[in-house]
Order: sequence, then structure tokens, then C-alpha cells
Amino acid sequence: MDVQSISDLSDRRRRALFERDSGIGEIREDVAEIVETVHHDGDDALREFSRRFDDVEIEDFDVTEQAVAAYESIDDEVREAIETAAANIRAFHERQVPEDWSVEPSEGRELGRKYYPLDSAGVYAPGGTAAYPSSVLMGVVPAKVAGVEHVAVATPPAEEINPVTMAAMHAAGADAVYQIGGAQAIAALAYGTESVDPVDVIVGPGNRWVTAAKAEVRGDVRIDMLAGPSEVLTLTDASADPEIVAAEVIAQAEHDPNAGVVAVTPDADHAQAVADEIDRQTPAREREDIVREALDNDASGVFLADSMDEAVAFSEDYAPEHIFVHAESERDLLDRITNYGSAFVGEFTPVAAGDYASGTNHVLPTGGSAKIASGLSVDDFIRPATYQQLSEEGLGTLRETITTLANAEGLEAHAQSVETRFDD
Ligand code: HSO
Ligand code: ZN
Repeated sequence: MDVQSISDLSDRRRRALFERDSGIGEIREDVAEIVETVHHDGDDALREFSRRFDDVEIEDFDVTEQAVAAYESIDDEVREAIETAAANIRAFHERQVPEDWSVEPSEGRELGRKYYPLDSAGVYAPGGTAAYPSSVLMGVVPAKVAGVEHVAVATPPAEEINPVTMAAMHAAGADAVYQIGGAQAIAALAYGTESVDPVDVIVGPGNRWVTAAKAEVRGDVRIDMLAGPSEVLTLTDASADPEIVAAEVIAQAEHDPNAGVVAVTPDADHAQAVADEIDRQTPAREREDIVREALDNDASGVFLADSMDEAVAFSEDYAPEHIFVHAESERDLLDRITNYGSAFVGEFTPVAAGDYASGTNHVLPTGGSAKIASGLSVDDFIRPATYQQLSEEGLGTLRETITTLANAEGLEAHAQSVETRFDD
């Protein structure tokens, strides 16, 4: 792999690195049609799309019982790993549940905020080679922790739906599981059909069709984010072991040929050592072909900065989904970066820890949206509302402010609703 100096990057290359595209633009129209058809024709449309896209004839969309059976039949070892991961994810997300609060900013004016869980949520679980049991846990567990009553999972139909993914649905506490995939699944969850109850929020990663469908239904239901391919940026100095840095880059590269995998450092020898390690380790990986494609794409590379300041600025512009920070003053570096979905600090903190088991969520903002958005959390399933109670004295203090503004807006009845409470 070549090491590229940040100062030598062309504008085109910088754009490819910093303006990563989700790639849903060109399929938006086709997806809109699928969504509309399901909205209109319900189960008939779902059956037709399952025939067309998944090549299966579906009688019953509901496979909830299969998830229970899968949970009971998978290897004990795998079941235990699922339970351990789920417990850690649950514990971390329980810390996110907000408590209702109130204040009295002045005498007789009590104001507060109350938090309500949404009634229902839909979690999309991709199929095929992207069937990740871990992603099911990341979607369903926070919903349940938030207090969502009804959590449904949709996953593409298959001769045998991945049993570990199905088991994870049950372990996480999913209330219903439907064998429906792609854009049609998102439409079914958003609008409901004869067989599928509509939900308030749809979360979870999917392919471009799923993502485009989430963009389509957004507004009618809440969605978490428009997720793109996985990303990692490593920010390291000469104190880091190149073997570890390369392993971090390669790990996320195996997700997707379009993954964005980047190593940045201000140390020239370290940069070269990381690049060499990537070349050395890649042939040994099972998913070597995907890794190579990811390393070769325009959102990836090994980059040399003039200074740690320039490396930090590069990372801030890239705004990666995951950042791996390992340097002499790594905790200081963590304080200097802000644009990332989830940070992994120090030698013994692989991104894989958060991908699976440490407890943080792995559904994270990609494509640079870490500048404006956060990863999946309990917040996605919660709706805050405000309340207040004023005493006579409290309202008296505000009386003139309210009536002055109401009259300025020409809304005399608003002013009167205040005045009517006073005798003078
Ligand atoms: N790194 C992926 C999540 C994942 N990794 C699932 C392994 N399984 C996107 O954040
Ligand atoms: Zn991963």
C-alpha cells in the first residue's frame, strides 16, 4: 500500500474522502414505487415482491416461533455469547434512560420534562452475508430498554433464515419477527399491511434499497439514520504497534468493498510500517477480496500528516463512524476530536469490542454524518414532552409579558385568557 501525504492530496481526492456518498440517489425512484405499492396493496404487494426479489412464495410472514426454536437449538457456546453481549448492551443502554425532571426558575413557575417510550418499533435485520446477530441486539435491546411495548424485526426470507440471527432476536426480546426483506419490509413496517402492524420508528442497517426506503418513509415514521458502508479511521503515532493498527483497518475493510478504512499518523516510519503490515496481513484474511477492494477505494488509504494537529484536522474532516486512537497521549487526543460515531482508545480496545460485546452501540453514523448525528441509542425510542404549573403569583409575574406579546401578534383572545384569571 502507498502512503500518501495529506498535503499532496488533490481536490478530487479530498472530496472522495470527505464527501462520501450513500449511493441511494439513483434508486430513489424505483424504491418510491415499491413503497407506494406496499402502502396501497398491503400483503398482496409483499407476496409479489418476495416472488420477484427473493424468489420465494410466502404464506405466512410471521416467523416469530422460528426465532424461539432457533434460540433453543443453536450451540450453547453461541447462545451464551449472545446472552453475554446482550447483557452488556442492556447495561450500557440502561444508563441512557432519562429521568423526568422539573425546575422552579422563579416563585410559582414549575416547568418540567417527561419522557415517554414510543409504542412500537421496527428493527431491520439484513440477510445473506450481512446477517449480523450482533446488529439485531444493537437494535432490539435499546428499544426494549427504552420501554417500547411492541418491537418487530423484519428480515429477508430464505430457505433457512440465519439461525443465530433468529436466536439473537429472541434473546433481545423481539415481540414479532417477519420474513420480509428490502424496501418492501420498510414500507410494511412504516404503513402496516394485513399481516404487519405499523410501527412508530424504524431502525437498523440495510443495503442501499433498505436505506433508500427509510429515506422515503421518513417523516411518516421516525427513522434512526441513513447508514452507509462501515468506516474506521486510525489515529496513531510511533508508540502504536503497526500490526495492531493494520488489523483494525483490515477488520472493518472486510465488511464491504465500499467500506472507508483510513490510517492517519504524523510519523513517516510508522505510516510506512502500517502500510506494509496491511500488505502482509491482507492475504491471510478469509475475506481477502473484499478487504482489497475496500483498501483500494477512494474513501480509504494510509495518510501521512505534517503534525498531529494536521492528523486531527484530517480526522475531523473525515468524521469517521469509528475512530481508533492509540498514541502516547491518547486521552488528550480523545479530548481534541469531536467528529466520530464511537471512539476506541488504546492498545487493548479493538473496534470489534464495540461491534459485539463491550456494550456500546454499533449502529453508528457514516458518510461524514458523525458531524451532525449520533449512533443508535435509547433516545431513538423516546419522546420527551414538557409540562408546567403556575401559581397565581407565578402567572402574575408573567402577566404583562404574555399579554404584551399576544397583543403584538394580534391575538387578543390569548391575552384575555390570562386577564380573565385576575379580578383587577
Ligand atoms: N462494524 C459494523 C458492525 C458489525 N461489525 C457487525 C461486526 N458485526 C458497523 O458498525
Ligand atoms: Zn464491524
